[in-house]
Amino acid sequence: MKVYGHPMSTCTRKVLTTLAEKGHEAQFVLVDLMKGEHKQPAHVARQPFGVIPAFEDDDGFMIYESRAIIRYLDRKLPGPSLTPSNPQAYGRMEQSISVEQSYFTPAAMKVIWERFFKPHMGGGTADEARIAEGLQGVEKVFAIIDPVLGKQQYFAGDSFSLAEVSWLPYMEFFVASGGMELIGKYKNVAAWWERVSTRPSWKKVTGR
Ligand SMILES: N[C@@H](CCC(=O)N[C@@H](CS)C(=O)NCC(=O)O)C(=O)O
Repeated sequence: MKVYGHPMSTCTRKVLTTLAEKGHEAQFVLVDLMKGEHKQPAHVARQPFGVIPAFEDDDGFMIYESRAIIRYLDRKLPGPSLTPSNPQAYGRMEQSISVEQSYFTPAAMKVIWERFFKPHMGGGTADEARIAEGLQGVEKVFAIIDPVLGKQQYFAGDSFSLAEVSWLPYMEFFVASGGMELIGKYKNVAAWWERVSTRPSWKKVTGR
């Protein structure tokens, strides 16, 4: 198995976390974003939209889109299932993945871009209005998920699932962008973050 990606990439990290949770190793093939390798023909042949990650199975099966890859790996690999079999828990997992993709990540990325990537890439001064807009969007999401996480340990119920795998990479960068202040206002979100970010799989992926 081969993962084509970058260790700092959120989408690549979802795939690596899934592999780690399943207790499986894959060959990591670096696609250097800084050198524009993701736009080169060799990578576009694997991921026609010219982004990372892409995944190649042992039998040559190729798949791209991080959320599709993690579902594929969870279904295919032995090891603990990251998808609940109970229909309602399954529904909650999918709902939480959709909330991440539709509401949390777009808002969090405004903050992450302005506070984390812009300075790292020499992109000039932070746009405070954009940061405020992002924080407002994130706070709306936290206010909605906090009571849910007060009643259960994980998004889908009692077990860590692909929903957490999907949230972890964006939460990590949000924290690195000063997000702890806001997270701290929502005690169930804070407790959940402590629970999930200290898992061995996530420590492995982030190199902590
Ligand atoms: N929907 C895609 C998004 C992939 C994506 O945007 N990857 C980022 C890195 S996390 C990337 O390659 N960015 C470089 C670019 O957009 O040129 C997925 O989930 O795999």
